[in-house]
Amino acid sequence: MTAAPDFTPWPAEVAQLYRDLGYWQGEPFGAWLRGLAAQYGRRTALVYGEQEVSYRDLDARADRQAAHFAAQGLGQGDHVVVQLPNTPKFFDVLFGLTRLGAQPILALPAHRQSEIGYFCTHAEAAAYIVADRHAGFDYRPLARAVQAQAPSLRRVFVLGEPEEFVPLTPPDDLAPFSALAVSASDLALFQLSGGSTGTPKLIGRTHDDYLYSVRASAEICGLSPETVYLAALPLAHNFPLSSPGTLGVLHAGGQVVIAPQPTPDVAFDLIRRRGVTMTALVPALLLVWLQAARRDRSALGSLARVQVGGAPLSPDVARQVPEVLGAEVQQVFGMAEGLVNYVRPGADPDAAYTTQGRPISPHDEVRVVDDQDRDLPDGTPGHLLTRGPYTIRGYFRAPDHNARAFTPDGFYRTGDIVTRWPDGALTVSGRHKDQVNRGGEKIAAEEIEYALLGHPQVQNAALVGVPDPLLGERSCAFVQPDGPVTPGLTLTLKRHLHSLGLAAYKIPDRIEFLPELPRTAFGKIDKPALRALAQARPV
Ligand code: J2J
Repeated sequence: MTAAPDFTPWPAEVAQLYRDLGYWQGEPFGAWLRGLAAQYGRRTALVYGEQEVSYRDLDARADRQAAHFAAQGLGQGDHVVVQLPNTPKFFDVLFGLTRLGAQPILALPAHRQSEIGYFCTHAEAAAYIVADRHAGFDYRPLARAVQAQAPSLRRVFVLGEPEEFVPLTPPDDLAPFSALAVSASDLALFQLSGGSTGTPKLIGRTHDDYLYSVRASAEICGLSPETVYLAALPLAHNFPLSSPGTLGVLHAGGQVVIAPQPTPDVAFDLIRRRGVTMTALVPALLLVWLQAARRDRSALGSLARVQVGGAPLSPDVARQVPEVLGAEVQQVFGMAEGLVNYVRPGADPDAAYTTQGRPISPHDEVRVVDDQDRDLPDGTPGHLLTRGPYTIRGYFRAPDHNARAFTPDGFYRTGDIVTRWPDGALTVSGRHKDQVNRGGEKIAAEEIEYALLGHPQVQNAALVGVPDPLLGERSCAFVQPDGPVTPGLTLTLKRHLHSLGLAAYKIPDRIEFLPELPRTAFGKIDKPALRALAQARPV
């Protein structure tokens, strides 16, 4: 068997250009954090409840965590699935692993056996890191199931009560950590793709490219040591991690306030107590915040900017932000594969509400093309293709998919339909990829369709998104049953999906039965027709 490539490099001359331009600085995460500790020393880096972690402490904690991992046999090039809730330990682990040259795979707390088992087996992960319990879920039985499935897993680390596993917290009697040479052009971490295929895809990001996007984002967003950022979304997600996110705030010497929950009852209090100046939300969460702030916004006095991204934001909702939250709204259109666009601070209100900004880098190449990959003029919606100094050239071990998801000359096919304006700003106007964006959580239609097809009472299945006032979209599965629709079949199918260990957000909100699924003239399932049908049918 020829191994599928872990990483698709940029062409050598392009990589050299990015270095010459100073985008790629040859500094891995470990050295970067060491530099921040030297620069910002005793200033507070992280806040969690009453706990405060200084820059110097953060660096020392990363060393201890790295020493602990090394003592447990982890090292350079090991893949480690990390699934932690919002706690400062997330950063110990991220910086501890990257300092060793081990590569975290940043899973979300909502993932379950289907996703975690796949990440562990596909990446031949050496370790899996979880909390004992979070949000009513015990991760240890999940770890046991994953361990039985993935022979590569040598260790499971548990934050909290470890039972038979290894405590995540380093023991007191550790030998000091001796630094390793980690190359900045190697992979630092893996993000996860929202995807549109049957299996989730892993996105390998190098130290060089990721930190470039972080530094440039911090600069564009004007972050400074005065920035106090509320990390409300899951820490592992690319948006709150890097756009500019917690890493951008650390780069600027600011403070990251970690919210255990993003809901107004928790978040507003943190904003008031800690003088939060900035946060990042998905549109669905913004709606909840707006509702709460209409009742009482007295806690939000310090909040100057709210970034919104991850899913379409209606201009009408965007317009309400300054009045209701008393803060500027900044739209962010990004993707874990790379390209991130920001509406620049201080942009004229019209652009701020109706566009999703322009790319970070002068060397982000953006093409808007028709179905035949022919370039379209500004003002005409089309498929967004992109390549640049922090956009991947290929997914991890996915050669067949890569052949479709990238052009031969290395442009990533984002699957988004956008309009580019003469000033370079983009407006996202639709989606070509077969995905449901449920409040910012992405569901690959094919993954759920395959899962449904695995049930004996399903002959055919199609998943579509249905507009929803709160989440933007909800998911609706159309099922052509194999035989009659027996009572309780909806529940049976939902149970079937749960039993496969899919994350709860992927379970269809609705299941509808049809004697036959409509097809296009080419014989493909007619998803536009199904979307129309879902909207026409009362729930
Ligand atoms: C419409 N659709 C959007 C937006 C993302 C910053 C911000 C977001 C993400 C993210 C990210 C959108 N309006 N403002 O990684 O660094 C949809 C698009 C896109 C997909 C990417 C970041 N912002 N989207 O959401 O990898 O369809 O990254 O291709 O989760 O979300 O999803 P994801």
